Amino acid sequence: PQPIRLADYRPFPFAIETTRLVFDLSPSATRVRAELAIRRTGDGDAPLVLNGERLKLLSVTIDGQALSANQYAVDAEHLTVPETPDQFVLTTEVEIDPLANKALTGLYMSGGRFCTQCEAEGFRTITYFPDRPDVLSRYSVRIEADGGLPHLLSNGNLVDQGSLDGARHFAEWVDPFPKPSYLFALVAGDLDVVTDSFVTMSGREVALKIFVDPGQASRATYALDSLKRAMKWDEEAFGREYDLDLFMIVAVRDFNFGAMENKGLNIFNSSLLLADPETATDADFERIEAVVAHEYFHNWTGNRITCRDWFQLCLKEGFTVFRDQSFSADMRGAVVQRIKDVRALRARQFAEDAGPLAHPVRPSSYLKIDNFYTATIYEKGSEIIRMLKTILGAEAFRKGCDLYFERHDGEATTVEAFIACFTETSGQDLSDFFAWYEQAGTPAVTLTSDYDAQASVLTLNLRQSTAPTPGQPTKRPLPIPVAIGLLSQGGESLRDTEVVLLDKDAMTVRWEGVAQPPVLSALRGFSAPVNLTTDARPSDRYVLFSADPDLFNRWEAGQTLARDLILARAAGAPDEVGEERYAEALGQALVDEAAEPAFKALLLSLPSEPDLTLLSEEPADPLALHEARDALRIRIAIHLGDLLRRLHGEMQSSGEFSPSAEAAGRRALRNACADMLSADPHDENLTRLVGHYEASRNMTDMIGGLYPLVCIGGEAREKALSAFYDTWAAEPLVLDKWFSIQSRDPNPDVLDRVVALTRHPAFEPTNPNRLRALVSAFASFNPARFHDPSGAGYRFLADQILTVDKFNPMTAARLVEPLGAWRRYKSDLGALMRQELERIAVHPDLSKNVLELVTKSLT
Ligand code: B3K
Ligand code: ZN
Repeated sequence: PQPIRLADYRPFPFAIETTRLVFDLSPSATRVRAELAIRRTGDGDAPLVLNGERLKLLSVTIDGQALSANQYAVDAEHLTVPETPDQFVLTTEVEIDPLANKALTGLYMSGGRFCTQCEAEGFRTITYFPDRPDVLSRYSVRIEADGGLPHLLSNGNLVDQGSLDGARHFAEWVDPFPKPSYLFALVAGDLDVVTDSFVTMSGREVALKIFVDPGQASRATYALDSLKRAMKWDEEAFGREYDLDLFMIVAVRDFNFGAMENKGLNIFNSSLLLADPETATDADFERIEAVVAHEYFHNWTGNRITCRDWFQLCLKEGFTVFRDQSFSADMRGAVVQRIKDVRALRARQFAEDAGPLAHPVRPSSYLKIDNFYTATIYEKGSEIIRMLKTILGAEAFRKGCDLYFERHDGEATTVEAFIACFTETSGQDLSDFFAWYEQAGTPAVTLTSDYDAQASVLTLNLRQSTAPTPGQPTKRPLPIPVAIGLLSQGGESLRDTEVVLLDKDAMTVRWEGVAQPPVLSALRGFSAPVNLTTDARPSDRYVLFSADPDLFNRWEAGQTLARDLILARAAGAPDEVGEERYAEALGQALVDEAAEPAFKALLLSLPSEPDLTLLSEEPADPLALHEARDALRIRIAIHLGDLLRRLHGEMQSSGEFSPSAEAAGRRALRNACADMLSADPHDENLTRLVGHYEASRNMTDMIGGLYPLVCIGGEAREKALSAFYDTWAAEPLVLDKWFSIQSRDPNPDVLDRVVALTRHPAFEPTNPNRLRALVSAFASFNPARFHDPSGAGYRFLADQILTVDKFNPMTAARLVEPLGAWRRYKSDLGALMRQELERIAVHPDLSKNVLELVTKSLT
């Protein structure tokens, strides 16, 4: 297959002024009539080439005249009309089979209802159309269906509805805003609806509706509340007002990813919408709030201003992630949010950058755009916007945003056009900054310092370099904002944060008037997405760990100390004295009255095993890392046993459940204590943990008790797991947790258990949530067992990829990544991983999605 290249972009030579769609819904034979009012806009006599896949073409007419077979051509991916008038109406009629569609893209069925997912290229499986984001059209949609599907929804405003013969009925929708096809949506089904309203800053009333499975309405209230807060926040933080009179969200169980921002009709994976205290954890509440906001924010960053082509994906995704992270920081506290965002960035994006799938935030070629909905486009894309704000300052940043919204409203545009707005409003030359979009890889920054006591001068030596990534053997220096502050050896603040812009390979900065030998606090707030190495001694890190006023760096110092101890032990050189000192300092941090429980919970969580793999010297040995990490956990659990038990008791709440950040923070700390105590499972601790689990009255506490018992293993594990299953067998979202917790079981027998779970009657590989709960969770979050020396873990994953690829290529492709990192592991493991990739690669009928990732992983 031929890759698509950014350099080949050409505008579509026709405008589709209006799009009229008529759906006659039926599970296995839905008919779609499309009437496109088309005007030639390009010069010459270009043929009309429309995308269309898996469609049964029934008829095609131009201005009411049926075309004869020699006037058009159809192949597996296109409908071509070589000669057309300059202005005309093209009408096609096709038949499709939503019931058989297990790829979950285009029009498909989930739990007896019809729903759509069009981004990026699903619309072409619904009808013939120029399925590309730069073709904007005004849509009107008529849906006809059986009375058993009472709600018939599409984008925009409902303008008519009524009944038809034979117990059927219809609805007519008109969306006044021109949009690309990827934002089209349709839902038809039996749903419960929760209704509310929001008055915008200009005083318009917007009706809000969330549609869910019958009986689930009470679980939609948190999403609704999040939506209203997001709408208000976007008015205040970005001056953005909602534009239609109606905003709808629908929850579906079978969905390839999180959620989708279709104009006026967002469609959500039910796991990111439905929540109540009994069935959802605090992490679920937090994600729901963030994703509801994210999809809503897309209305401006994505929908009103969309992407010219899919290479510009970060234009909407990076910016929108930045917006949702800023929203969450305002809702839940900036420090805790930043730590969580950075943790996710490192775990997912830094790993991507370090492997065969590394690509720039704006890539220049792809085979399947579905494969580019990556942590790099999303999370690193957001980091770029964050740096832009740091470099320009909040005020100039906001001015640039305002100009962007004003200038490009209604357009499909590019990253260049976006950056140009900031250049213009700030007067700063951002041409070097643009390299952040074009260059892949995580820059390595080193910072060393010399202190001249006599002259009171501190000299900072900064360097950067970026390792080669596929297709980019040499790298340019990037402008990296490095926020630095100084502390005294006693932990007093000596100098406030200053941002040094490192924009060359190396530079030196002189700070005068530094009256005593300082401790450097660098990259405060994680001011740039880089790997920082300094010449700090452990004693400096302990100063930061106990006293840095930048709480991000306080947390970071603890993580670095723990990481170095774990890596040393994994390398066969344990530092027992250092481990004791670390446990002691951690204990001090945990009794700090001034620190929030949520922050303490983060201090208590050690670097994860996947993170350690990435940070360890190659080749990595996942089992050694697991054992070294466990050894540190045991030491902490013993050294701080009394304190952990005390906190575990103090953080227990007896009152009514609140999803607030404050209450969630207390639960997080209590659960972090439970997790740590499970490393030392003597009778007292075991009794405490069983008590925790059995007395839990909300899902956060229940999971917080269950996972430690699973880790301890034996009878306590079996009893807890079976009780959990019995209670929740009828709740799919909770059952996902039951699968996922078992796949993260660190005990050596886990692979057999995971394989056995694929035969459990509740395991449904066609449901992406369930599949990921078992398979991805095992491959990504249980490295010690996934990397079993026999290669059985790899074989299991490869088998799953091949099975799922037959019906859902997009989801199958998302499972490839854990195998792709084979170069980072010990050679015997790496060879076995590679072998499985090769087995997949030669499989006949592989999808383009899986083929692209497997091929890239092997080269
Ligand atoms: N824009 C969608 C993602 C679509 C993924 C298509 N493979 C959700 C989001 O980022 O908001
Ligand atoms: Zn998005």
